[in-house]
Amino acid sequence: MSKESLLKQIDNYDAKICVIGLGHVGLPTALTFSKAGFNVIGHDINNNLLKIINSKKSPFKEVGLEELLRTCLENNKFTTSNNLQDCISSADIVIICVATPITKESKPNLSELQEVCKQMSTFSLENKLIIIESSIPPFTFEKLVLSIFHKDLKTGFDFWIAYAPERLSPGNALSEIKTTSRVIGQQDQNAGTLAKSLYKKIISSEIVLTSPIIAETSKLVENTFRDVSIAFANEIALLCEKYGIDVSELIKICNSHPRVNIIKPGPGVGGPCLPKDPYLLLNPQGLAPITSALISNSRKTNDGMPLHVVNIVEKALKNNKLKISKSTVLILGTSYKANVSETRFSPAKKIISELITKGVKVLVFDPHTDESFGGEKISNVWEGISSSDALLLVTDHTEFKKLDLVKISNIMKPSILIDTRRIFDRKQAEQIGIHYFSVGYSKNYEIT
Ligand code: SAJ
Repeated sequence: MSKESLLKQIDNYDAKICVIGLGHVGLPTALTFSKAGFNVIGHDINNNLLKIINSKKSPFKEVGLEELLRTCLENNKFTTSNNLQDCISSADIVIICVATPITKESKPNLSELQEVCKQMSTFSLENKLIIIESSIPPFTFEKLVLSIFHKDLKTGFDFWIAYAPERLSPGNALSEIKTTSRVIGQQDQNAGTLAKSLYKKIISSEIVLTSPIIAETSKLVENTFRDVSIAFANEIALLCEKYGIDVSELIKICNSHPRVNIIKPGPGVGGPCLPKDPYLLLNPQGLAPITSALISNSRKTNDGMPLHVVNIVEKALKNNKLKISKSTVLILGTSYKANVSETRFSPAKKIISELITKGVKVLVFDPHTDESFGGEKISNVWEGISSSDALLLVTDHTEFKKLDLVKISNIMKPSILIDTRRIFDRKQAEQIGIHYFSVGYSKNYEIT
């Protein structure tokens, strides 16, 4: 089969797609292609996950995902398998979406990707299009992926391969997959043409063709940019605490300048991407690690925020003559950002474990996830508030924005509110007698 016939198959939605790895990226990707009209087979080694998916249940919260899963399964446009050989042999296009986490030492762990490529290289890949979507350190495509295929492939280099990093934001994956422009690193022009024609079937915005190394690096730089930007906001927040000024007011004023756009400080940075991608960026495959004080220090600043929040809680309690070791604190939100169920790397984890170490009785309320990181999960937020000494908002879920400050001040005495995401109106809270604390606002405690 030539490039032209695969192009034709893509154009007619006749190409069969196999997506390897049915996690937060793979499943939405597989279902989006399936919805567009392709026959998709999803592969995963986790039988339990396949069971959940086949029972038409979404394994994680993602807007619209469960509905889409049901439709695709019922239309027989999406099936699953744990047999890699069967999946590869029946597919014309293989999209790899396996996890590329970091080790405890913050080094890239590419074992899943390596294993999949090794296994694939023992099958015939002739005339297939292979696309890697996982985030990978610079030069991984060339020095790890291609070298495995070159070394072991029995039939030789007779397929097309490209690197197209995913750009999905958890919680908005199904809409952003269609609207966010896509970057494709092409091994050769034919691979780029084929990959571009495939993504054109689901993406309404621009598709940029470039080299694999630019595509690899761009993905990591995007998330590092965001991590460094958040670290800058957090550093300014810490400075505001020393100066006794409100960071919210300050940022609003700075952002009135046409070329300044400071984002939001908070309790730290979590999620599956931002806490690890800067480390992938600094650890290129097959080369010595890169030193970057700015990037490393930004990671340190963001990683230090949860303990800073615990310090604020301690000061807030002390200010009200309460001992931290004898206090009850209600945590609002354990997921890493608003309105998602994802809790990986969530700042809440460190905050809760440190509070527990300090002897605090920790209650936890989160309508989006069952994760409580060792705290006591409660189901009625108002009962939780009435039996707590302090209320600590960690995640800015929409539900929390509706909590009535007057009611809080009536049932919690004294009312201590640590609003790390600035979702409440500080001035209103203070007017009704709430002791209001936040990251970047130190008016209510002694600066040390
Ligand atoms: N955060 C702040 N202050 C802010 C914005 C975010 O403290 O002003 C915190 C969030 O609460 C959260 C963390 O940062 O804990 C990360 O949240 P996020 O919304 O910045 O990013 P993710 O991890 O949900 O998704 C990112 C996105 N990347 C960029 O915006 C550059 C998304 O587009 C990527 O597709 C995704 O990483 C990914 O999978 O790589």
